[in-house]
Amino acid sequence: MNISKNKYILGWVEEVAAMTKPDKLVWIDGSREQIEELRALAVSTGSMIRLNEEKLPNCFLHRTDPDDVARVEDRTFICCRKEEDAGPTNHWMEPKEMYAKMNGMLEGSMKGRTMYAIPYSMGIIGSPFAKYGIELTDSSYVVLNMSIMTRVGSEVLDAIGESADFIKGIHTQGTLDKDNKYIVHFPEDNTIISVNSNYGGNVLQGKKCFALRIASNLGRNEGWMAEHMLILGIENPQGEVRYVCGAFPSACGKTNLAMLIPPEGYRSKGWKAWCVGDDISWIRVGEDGRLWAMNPENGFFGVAPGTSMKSNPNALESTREGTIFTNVALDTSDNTVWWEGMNKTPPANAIDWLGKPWTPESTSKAAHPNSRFTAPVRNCPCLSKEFDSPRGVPISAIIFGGRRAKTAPLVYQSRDWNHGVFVGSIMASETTAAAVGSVGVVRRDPMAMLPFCGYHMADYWQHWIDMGKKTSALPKIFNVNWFRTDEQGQFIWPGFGDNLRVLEWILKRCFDEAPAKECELGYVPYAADINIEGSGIDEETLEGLLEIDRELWKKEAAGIREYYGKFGDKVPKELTKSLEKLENSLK
Ligand code: GTP
Ligand code: SPV
Ligand code: MN
Repeated sequence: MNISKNKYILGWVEEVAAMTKPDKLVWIDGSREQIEELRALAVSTGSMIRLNEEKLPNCFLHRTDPDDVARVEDRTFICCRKEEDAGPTNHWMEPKEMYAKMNGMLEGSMKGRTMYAIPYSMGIIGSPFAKYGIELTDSSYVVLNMSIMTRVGSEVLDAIGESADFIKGIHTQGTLDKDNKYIVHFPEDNTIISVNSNYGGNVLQGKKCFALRIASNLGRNEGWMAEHMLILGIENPQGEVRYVCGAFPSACGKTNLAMLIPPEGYRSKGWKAWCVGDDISWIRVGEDGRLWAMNPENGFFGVAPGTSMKSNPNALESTREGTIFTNVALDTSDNTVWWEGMNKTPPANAIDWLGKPWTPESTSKAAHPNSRFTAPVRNCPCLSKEFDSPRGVPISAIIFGGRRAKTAPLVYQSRDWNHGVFVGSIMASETTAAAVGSVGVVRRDPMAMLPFCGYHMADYWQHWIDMGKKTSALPKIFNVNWFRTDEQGQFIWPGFGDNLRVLEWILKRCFDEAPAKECELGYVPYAADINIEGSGIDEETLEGLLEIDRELWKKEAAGIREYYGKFGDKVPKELTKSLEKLENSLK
């Protein structure tokens, strides 16, 4: 039964139904009963397995097609009228041509299936900062995930009212043809179409498609920012909470940092950490001139492997109820889940992510390296009480970072906002399993937005520069690297909760409470100003982590110059000036 009277919504849904020809249409109203029904249906069709009701109540396991396990960046398109508006880092196709292609693929694609209409909100329903979307999908798995990741249901339709202002999304699993997947964005008419996939960032359209690729366009036009950033509150022993945003590429530590537990020496003094968001921030200039960040999501779509009671107990705790696990292993002894790095005792008998029997003797991985959990934020023990604040939280620092085995020091600070934009623009990181393609290859990933910026990357840098002109109460910008390795290839820095040691210095810098040493890259800490007590790291090792290898940086600067060349004269002059300054300092 239709639950909307909005003529724009109804007209469009009718049009899509006429094209895709589903057997029936079901509106997602957000009720518990409907979710229960859909879970039962997904279990009856084999799409999901119900897990141990006592240990993991209302939790389910889903296995995807083996060729549908991560985002497909090669098959992701930005379709605006002018190719140059998509820029050299995005795949582009002329909108009319792409619509024709998509219409061809959508024609009759839902025959014999149900089309679900999911009204969803990014941000708190009814708040001035919320944005709404409707995803039409033939996947109950998508419905159940979207119901965790976003706020869904009839309240969203009420909030949209009679307006035509909503993001249109269409998704069909199609044939799952691995060579013919399309993740397509039409930023000029706020439309998203995903075909032939049923995986995470490809099809849970509220996340990367809307909250980053489409929203980056909205933000540029409306004067705000949509960023691939976690939001974390650090409470000091005086009870003051200061907030940071962090942009790290996929599978480079956002969820972990967002849920960090302070090391014992900090906890006993009263330090606490509060999670506001783990993946996406929408950032606006507040009435007080500061930048305020809010998390438009309502759940965590986190990397499973490596998540343990030791590395991230808050994440694990978040998955104990109402969670969907995708491509992890099933422990057949008690119908629970397992993945590499959860503990040192793999199940004696398991079913791996491919659905095949697995034992600790098996040479293959039990869980896919990009296996994930979809967990409600409400489960998170360290969820910030500001999570429900529509405008979000005021940001003291923005932190960029990535996986760099050698080049980047543990932490450095940029000289000012524009130099900080430069620091973000030159980010590079080793690739991970979060996207299909090779893993461990260093690639440039400006602001961790390479796969998510919905327009020309150099215009996006200009937008950052312009945001810096709107206010003088700007956050300070830093770069971190938790991933420097020694000769044996082992991580040197302990990471995880110990990252608070670096955050403490960062926050002190934001409030003029710590000195710093000027260097080629900006400012680095004096080793004595980072608290390593109880970290297992000695001062000499720390000195090493803070060192800047000039020979490596000469190569790096040459690489940056070459990279900027891709964008021609569109690169903002503020950034080329910073590059010149870096090059000169290395002469
Ligand atoms: P996306 O959800 O893909 O955007 O990833 P993310 O940035 O949230 O990364 P996440 O926190 O899930 O971490 C990915 C992997 O990095 C996991 O295997 C973690 O165990 C590992 N990791 C996270 N933080 C650290 C750290 O400080 N040090 C080390 N060595 N590994 C880390
Ligand atoms: C990422 O790859 O950055 C993710 C996972 O957060 S996905 O939703 O698949 O994009
Ligand atoms: Mn992410």
